[in-house]
Amino acid sequence: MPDSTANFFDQARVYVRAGRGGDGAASFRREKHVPLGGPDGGDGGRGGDVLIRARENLHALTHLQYRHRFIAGNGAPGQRSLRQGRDGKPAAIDVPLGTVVYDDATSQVLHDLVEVGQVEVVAHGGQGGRGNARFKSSRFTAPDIALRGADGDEGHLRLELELIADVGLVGAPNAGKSSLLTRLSDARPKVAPYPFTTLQPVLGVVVASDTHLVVADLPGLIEGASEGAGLGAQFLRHARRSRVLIHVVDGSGLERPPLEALDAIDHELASHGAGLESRPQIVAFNKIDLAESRAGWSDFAAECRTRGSEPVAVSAATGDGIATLIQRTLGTLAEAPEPARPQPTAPPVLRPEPVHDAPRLFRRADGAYVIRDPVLERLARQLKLDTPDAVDYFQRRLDRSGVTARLEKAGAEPGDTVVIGELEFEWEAEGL
Ligand SMILES: Nc1nc2c(ncn2[C@@H]2O[C@H](COP(=O)(O)OP(=O)(O)OP(=O)(O)O)[C@@H](O)[C@H]2O)c(=O)[nH]1
Ligand SMILES: [Mg+2]
Repeated sequence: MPDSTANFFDQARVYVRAGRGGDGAASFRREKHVPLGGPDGGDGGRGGDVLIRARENLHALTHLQYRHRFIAGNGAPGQRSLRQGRDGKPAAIDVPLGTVVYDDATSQVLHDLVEVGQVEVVAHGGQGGRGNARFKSSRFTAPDIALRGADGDEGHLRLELELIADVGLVGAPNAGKSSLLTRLSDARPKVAPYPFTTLQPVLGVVVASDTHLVVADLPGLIEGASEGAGLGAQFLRHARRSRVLIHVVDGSGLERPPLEALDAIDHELASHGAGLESRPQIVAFNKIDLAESRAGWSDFAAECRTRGSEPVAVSAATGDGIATLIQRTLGTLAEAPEPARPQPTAPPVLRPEPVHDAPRLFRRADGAYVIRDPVLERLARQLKLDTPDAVDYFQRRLDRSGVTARLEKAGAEPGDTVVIGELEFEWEAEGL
């Protein structure tokens, strides 16, 4: 577990860039007596992916404060004799279990890593460009046509750790949450007679009868926490995966009447916005070893019962009531549903490309004809239009997709500008 004095980072922003595909080759077999043999240019290699991997031995995102760029290798160009270029080397981001991956630009969930060894692709490498051997046809017997490799996905990811625990300890500062975790488990969080002793979540393993539970001790919550007061709100994220909450209340009332404290914290849970208010909750009325607590217990318990819940009186100091608390926790856990997990969008990719059914055509303010079509835009980006064959091939693709006919119908005349993605060219009635 992280040391409670070290900096604990449970959020990180990283830049990822997958590799570019290698360019396809345009080459021709050299044969005796044949000046120009058949096309034998190989395809470029695929760009490397950027992967994210869940690691059991990691417990925070601290390492990503120092390294926050993950760039995969580019694919190598294709070569003569139909040799394909080597694929680019992948890059991998290691994260702890419980990490949620967001597209930083859209805030959409891409992945939720909760399985040991789970690996997901966060940025896909670009496809290798096709070599000229692939363009051979009856029309192009010796095609001088090759495609550049495609760019890999690129963007920023936001990573947020949501600790995986069965039970979350919530409550006001000084209520005795850390003392309780110390009593319940072998964890040794810092305990002190002042508020905000716990500055980061601490996990403890509770061994009970024939099972064991993971319990998360969270920093104390105060009123206004959900609006950013105190420390607690940002850590409530770590209670989201807990199936049961133990709400610890300082029964002594020395700092605040226990019922008031209970209601204030419940209000903050509800304001958090992840359904924490409806999570099964056990109220632990702590410090029952103190005379003040014993004096207030029956009124407190009576009020809880009228609200339909049965609190447990405990003392983290003496161990009173702890066995009962553990039994209640096990019983509640047995019936508690699995909390909703972050749901990845489909497909889980950075900045998904817009999908158009048919090519769209419109006119720009300056009169240029703009063609919107992912397939043609990709072709325009990748095709090296520096040979007559390539220009001819592109023209045929425009004809086949129906774009030529639509341009003519729309009134395009020779000399007009046509735009496809980053490519701009002058329209000619017969070809480019
Ligand atoms: N008498 C008595 N004192 C307790 C008991 N439980 C905790 N305390 C004391 O209450 C104070 C706060 O305890 P912590 O366990 O640090 O409280 P916490 O809820 O973790 O506080 P934060 O981390 O600040 O939110 C310490 O001085 C503890 O010794 C108890 O059962 N009886
Ligand atoms: Mg504490």
